[in-house]
Amino acid sequence: MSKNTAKNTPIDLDNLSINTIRFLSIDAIQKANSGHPGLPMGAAAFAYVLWTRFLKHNPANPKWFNRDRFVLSAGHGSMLLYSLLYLTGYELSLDQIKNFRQWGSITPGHPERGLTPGVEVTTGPLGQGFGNGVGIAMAEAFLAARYNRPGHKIINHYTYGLVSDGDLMEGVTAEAASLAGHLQLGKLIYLYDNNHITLSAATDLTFTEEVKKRFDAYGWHTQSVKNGNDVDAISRAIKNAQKNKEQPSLILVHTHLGYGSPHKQDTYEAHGSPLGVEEVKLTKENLGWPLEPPFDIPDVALAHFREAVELGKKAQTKWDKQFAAYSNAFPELAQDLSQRIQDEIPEGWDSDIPEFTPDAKGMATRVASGKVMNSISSKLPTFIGGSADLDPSTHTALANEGDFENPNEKIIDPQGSVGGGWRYSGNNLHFGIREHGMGAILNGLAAHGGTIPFGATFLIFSDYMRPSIRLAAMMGLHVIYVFTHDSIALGEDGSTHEPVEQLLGLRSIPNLLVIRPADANETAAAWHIAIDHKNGPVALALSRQNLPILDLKKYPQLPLGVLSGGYVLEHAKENTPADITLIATGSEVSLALASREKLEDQGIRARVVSLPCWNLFNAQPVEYREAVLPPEIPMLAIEAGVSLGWKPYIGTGIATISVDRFGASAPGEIVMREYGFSVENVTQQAVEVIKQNKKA
Ligand SMILES: Cc1ncc(C[n+]2csc(CCOP(=O)(O)OP(=O)(O)O)c2C)c(N)n1
Repeated sequence: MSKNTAKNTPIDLDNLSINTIRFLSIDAIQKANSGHPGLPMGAAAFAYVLWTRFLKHNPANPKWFNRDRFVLSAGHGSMLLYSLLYLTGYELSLDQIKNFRQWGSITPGHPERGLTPGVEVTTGPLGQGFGNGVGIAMAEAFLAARYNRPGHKIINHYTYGLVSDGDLMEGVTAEAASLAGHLQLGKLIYLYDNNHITLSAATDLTFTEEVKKRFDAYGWHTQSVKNGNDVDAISRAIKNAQKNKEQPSLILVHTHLGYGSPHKQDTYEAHGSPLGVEEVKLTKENLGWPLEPPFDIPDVALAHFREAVELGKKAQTKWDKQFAAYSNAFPELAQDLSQRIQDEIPEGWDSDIPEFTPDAKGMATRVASGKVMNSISSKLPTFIGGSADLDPSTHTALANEGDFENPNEKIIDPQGSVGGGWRYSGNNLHFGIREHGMGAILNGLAAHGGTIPFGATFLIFSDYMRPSIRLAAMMGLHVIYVFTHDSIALGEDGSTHEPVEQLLGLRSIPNLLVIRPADANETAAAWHIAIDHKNGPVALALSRQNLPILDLKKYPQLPLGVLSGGYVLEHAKENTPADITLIATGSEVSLALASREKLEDQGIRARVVSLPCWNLFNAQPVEYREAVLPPEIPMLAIEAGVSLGWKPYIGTGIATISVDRFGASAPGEIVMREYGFSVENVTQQAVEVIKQNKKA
C-alpha cells in the first residue's frame, strides 16, 4: 500500500484506479514471467467502470444468488479479473496475485470456476464464455419468469461479459449470439475489447467484417465507444444497454492492446508475453507510476475499490428483506425457490418413473428416456432443456411444459413448439441446429444455478459439443446430455451419422459419467443417476432401434446394478462355473443374452455382464469388480464402438466384437449383422476365446 497518487494532482481517482488495475496485472505477469498483459492494460478502463459503477455483487458472498454475473470470456486476460477480485475485496489475497500461475495458487493461467471466489465460469477456449453468458442470461430470464410475482422481483440481475476479437471470431459465438438475439435477452450486456490485435497478428489479416452490423443483424443492440479510456462514454453506453430491455447488447469499446507501453502498445507482442523488466519500467514512467515497489497499490484507489464490500453487503441485505417479504406473500413458491437456489432435488421426484414391462416389440431406449423425462418433469420445476432441432428423434420434448421464448415475439408459425405456453418460463428450449452453442449455453444454465439443464442431439454430433462437455466436466457442472442414435445400428443414414469412436472419446473425459443403458428399465435407472449426480455432467447414450425390455421380476438386481456401473445380468446355467463372460453395453446386451442361450445349448456355460457405465464400475471396490468380472474366466466384450479401451476389463490378447472402422448405410439390422453383431458370430468368437484361453 502507498500514498502514491502518481502525477495526478488533484487526484484523478478514476485514472489512478484504472492504472492500479494495469500495474497490478503487469507486475503479477512480470513476476510469473508468463501471462497476457495486453488485455488488462487495454481493457482496464471499461472493466473499472463496470465493476465500480454498475456491477451488483457482494465480495463477501460470491454466491449471493441475485448478484450480477460477470464472465471474462477472453480467459487469457485472467489477471484483469484477479486484479478486480482482489481490489474489490474478494477472498483473494495479494500473495495469491503474487503467485499468479504458480503451483498450488488459486490464480491459475486461465480463470477456473470453483477454485477462485468470484470466478463464475472456467474460460480459456475462446468463444465458450460468450456462450456461457447466453446460458446464464437464459437462466435468469427463466427463473425470473417462473418465480417473480408483481411487486416481488426476486430474480433480477444482469449478465455482463468481456469478449475479445478471438471470442467473436470463434464459431460457437455465432451460434450463441444468434440465439440470444432471437430470444431477446435484454439483460445480457457484453463489452467488446475491440483492439484489433490477436495472438499473432493484426485483425486486418483475418477479421475485417463489420462486427457492429453483424450483431445488428442478429437482433442485438449495438453501440460504439470510440475512446476506450473515456469513462463517461463507457458509463453512458452501459446505461443505454441497461435501458434496452428487448435486446442483448454489444458495446464495441475501441481499446489499445498493451495501453501505455511505449514499444509494445498495439503490437501482438503485448498479447501473450510479459512486457519485460525494462518495458514495465518505461510503461510506469509513461503513465506516471512509481517504478518501485512492484505491486504498489495506492491507498485511495484501494479504498475506492473496496467500497464494493459495503455496497455489496447493503445490496444483499436489501435482497434478503425482499426475499422475506416474498416468503410471507408466497410461502410455497419461496420454499420451492430456496430449494432450487440450494440445488436440492425435491423429494419424491422419481415417484412417477414407470416400470417397463416386457412386450414382444421392445422399446428404443430413446423412447423410454422420453417417457421417463416426462414422468419427472412436473416434479422438477426447473428441469429445462431441449435438442438441437431433433425433438422428434431424441424424444426430449417435455409435453405441455411450455416453450422458452420471448412472450412478445409474434408467433407466426408455431410448428415444433411443444405447447403449454410461449414464454420465458417454458421448460422446453429450442436450440435450433446449433450444437456448439447448445453445449456452451448448457454450461451457463448450470453455472447460474437453480436449474437442471439437459441438451440432446445424435451421439455423432457430441463431437460438435466436445469442448463444452470437457469444460462442464472440469467445472463439475450438473448438465445432462441425451445422445441418441448411438451406434451403427441407426442404419440408413450411413457412416456420417454412425458413431464409432464417440463412446470411447466421451469416456476418456475425466469427471464425465457416460451411461449406455441396455433397455427401457436400465434407462430409467440411468435417469436416476443423471438427476442425482450433481457434481458433474452425465451423458446418456441411447438407441434408435427397439430393444427387448428386461423383466424386472426376472432381473431384480437391475436398478442397483446400473447404479454400480456394471453387474451380472445372467449367471451360467444352474450357477455352474462359467466358461466365458460376455460383457456388453446398451443395445448389445440383448445380443449377449441371446448368444448365451445358444452357447448353453452347445453345452458352453456363459454368463452375461451388463456394463452401462464404466466410470461408476471403476469406482467400485476391487472385490465387487472381480466378482462381476472374475479374472480367471475368459471374457468377450461386445460393443458397437471401437475396441480401444476394453482391455482393462478383458485382459490383453482377448477378443472384442467391436467396430474399428467407419459405419455403412443400410437398414440397421443388416449393418449390425455384417459388422459381426449376430448370435452366430458372437457364439463363434466365444468358442474361439475359450479355445485360445485353454491353450494359453
Ligand atoms: C479456441 C481457442 N483457440 C485458440 C486459443 C489461443 N489463443 C489465446 S488468446 C488468442 C488470441 C486472442 O486474441 P484477442 O481475442 O484479440 O485477445 P487480445 O489479443 O486482445 O488479448 C489465441 C489465438 C484459445 N485460447 N482458444
